[in-house]
Amino acid sequence: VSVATLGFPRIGLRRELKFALESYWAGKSTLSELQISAAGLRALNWTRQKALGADILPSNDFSLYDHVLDTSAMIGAVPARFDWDSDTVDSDLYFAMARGAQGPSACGHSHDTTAQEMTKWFDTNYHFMVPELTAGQTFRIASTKIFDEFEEAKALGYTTRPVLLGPVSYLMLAKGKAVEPLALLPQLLDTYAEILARLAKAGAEWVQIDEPCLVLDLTTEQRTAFERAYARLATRGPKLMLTTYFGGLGDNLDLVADLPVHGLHLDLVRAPEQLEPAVAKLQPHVLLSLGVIDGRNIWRSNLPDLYWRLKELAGKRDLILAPSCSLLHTPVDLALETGLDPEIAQWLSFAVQKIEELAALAKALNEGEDASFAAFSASRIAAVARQTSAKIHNAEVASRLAALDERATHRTSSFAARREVQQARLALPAYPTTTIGSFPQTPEVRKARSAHIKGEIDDAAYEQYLRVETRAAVKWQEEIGLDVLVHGEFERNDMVQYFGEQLAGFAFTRAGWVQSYGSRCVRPPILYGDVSRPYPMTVDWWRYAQEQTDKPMKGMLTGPVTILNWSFVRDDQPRETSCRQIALAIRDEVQDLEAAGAAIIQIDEAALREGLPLRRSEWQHYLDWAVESFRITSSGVRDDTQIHTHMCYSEFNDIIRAIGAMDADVISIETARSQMELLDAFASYAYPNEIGPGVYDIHSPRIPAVREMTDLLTLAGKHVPPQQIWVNPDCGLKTRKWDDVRPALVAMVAAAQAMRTKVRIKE
Ligand code: THG
Ligand code: ZN
Repeated sequence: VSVATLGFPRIGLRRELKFALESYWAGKSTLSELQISAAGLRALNWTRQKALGADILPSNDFSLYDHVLDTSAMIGAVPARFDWDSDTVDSDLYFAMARGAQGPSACGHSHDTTAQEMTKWFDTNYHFMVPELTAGQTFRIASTKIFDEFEEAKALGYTTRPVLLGPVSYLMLAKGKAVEPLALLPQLLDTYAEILARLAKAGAEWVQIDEPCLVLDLTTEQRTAFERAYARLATRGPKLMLTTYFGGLGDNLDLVADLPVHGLHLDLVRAPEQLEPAVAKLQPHVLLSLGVIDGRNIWRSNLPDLYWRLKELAGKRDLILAPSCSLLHTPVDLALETGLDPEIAQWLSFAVQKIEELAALAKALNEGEDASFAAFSASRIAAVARQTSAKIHNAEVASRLAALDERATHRTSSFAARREVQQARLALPAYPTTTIGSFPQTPEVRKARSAHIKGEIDDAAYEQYLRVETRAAVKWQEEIGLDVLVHGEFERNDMVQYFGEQLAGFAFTRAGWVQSYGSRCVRPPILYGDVSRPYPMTVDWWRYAQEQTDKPMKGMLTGPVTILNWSFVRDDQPRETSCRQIALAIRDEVQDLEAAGAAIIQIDEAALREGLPLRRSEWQHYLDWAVESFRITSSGVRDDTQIHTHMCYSEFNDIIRAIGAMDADVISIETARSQMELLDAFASYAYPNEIGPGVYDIHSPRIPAVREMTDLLTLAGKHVPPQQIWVNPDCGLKTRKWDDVRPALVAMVAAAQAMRTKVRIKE
């Protein structure tokens, strides 16, 4: 039995890569300085993993931005707008593909090249750069990164197992222009075969080839692609460890069992039930890699339990033990968490600890249980302690959940009836204007927050600073004529972290960073126990902001599904139970805001869609409890309290019924980039409530013209009745600068006014 890791966090113990990248992008350090930092991180990661007991080390798991982008660079898949006319993808081009490029470039003419699109990596909170392929696409080796990193490790004394994103998953994740990406498989296989041959020549005995798409529902065409790909790639070159994760093979097991690969990795955390049928189906010579430690969560394993599950099989076949997936999705090292409650800390395991767990387990399987006596005892004690801890269970929460009935998940009256009393109370014009909630988190705001955290300024001074910012933002919104105002959220860090910090049942790390995209990281809260809300979380700031104006001030909350999806969640109860608990806590907050006088309360569900299970057959169940959780939060208010929600994406067609079932009075959505296409979904389903289709794209610093926005609003009016339309940007403004925000919102208000003079509907 040996130990492998499928990938290690790249960002560094203290986010060294983030700082090296941002310094390089800001022109404060050179490319070679960046490369030296990156090489240092790789060397440290290999040394560390080896020292912790990993036998098989990955290479090419590191990336300066994203491993899917690395793959595009490797095979020379560069979109035409980047005017690429060289043999290799250099770092300027690489970062331009990641982040876009502006202004005149070295070649003389002026460029304003948009980055490739970014989207979620399966059901994680990691984003990858979507490959863009066109008809007539050709591939060739255009980056030597995978070879260089193999050599780099070899020079340090490590013969690694390079990680390669498989060709079929690559194509399935790509977007094709005038081409079905899978049609490009034959060309792509030529290049992959060349890469594998070159790795073999360099001395790679094995290659880890990741095909996470094997855990999805597959079409016949996609299955055929897998058969073709591996018939071609597995017969020559290095041995292939076909690596699957984020779910079980399910109905794809027969397909996989027939692929001529030398090894197969299974995710036994998400799909423990697949081990038995896989062992029965696989050829005896296929090396099994078992993902037994959770690569997606932070809980410490029960090693004695795992030992007994694996002992018999380990006596029969050669096994590799591994995390379920790359450790990219976990924080690096629990040892940095000096501020955690020690009782909770002993239940946890980050990337470093997970490798130690694997090493102890492998040692016991190789040498007998006693060989890992100390590690096993500690592991068992922690597991029992967690199960029986008084910190986890709260009888009051359990009884509130049990008492939930129909009334708790339904507003008192129909939307039509609510609308009437809300209009009477709010007296808004046609095409009412608002924003999504956050205003720029300027360097000054961040500086004040970090000074407060470090104790350099006291609570009173920090509070005072936030008041000044908030008041100024409110006054400015009033001046430019917005109809529904927001307080700006200057007091908040990450929207999920902000609520998690105030809810009972959540713990927080100091350094538990996980890469979200490029240099950006998040610190997911750890949901360890029953959730409750000890005291109001947002009421004071809402009240302060409302006192500055006679216009309606929105109460701003994050919804339960989003808090759940962006946290590390309990593995000792179903996700839906945790979600309902969070929903009850947010419901309490909604009711307190209402009691304080808020006429409009927004409950954002930015991450509802990304929580969709990877298999279609599981969608409905998820949507049912996700929608129910939202309704728990929003249904305790009077008819004349208007509930808003916001969603950060534009694919609604397949979940439009669930969106309708949420029964929010107003939903704001991202549409600017898709030119209102998605309103089709809302129109064909006859979405009954009000909609704020984002009229400009906040992800770009470009200031939208009034005409563009009136065009979009006119277009929107063809899909949904104009009296249902709100006017707002397509997302929060916290990542923008005030210099972009000011003219954009002034123009947006002008666009709404222009629309009103054309149509008078609400008077
Ligand atoms: N919060 C959480 N998850 C998210 C988002 C979020 N996932 C999806 C999307 N939004 C990801 N977007 C971002 C955008 C910015 C940052 C992280 C994820 C970011 N992070 C700071 C950084 O890396 O410097 C650190 C943030 C902090 O100081 O707390 O800028 O909004 N949970
Ligand atoms: Zn958004």
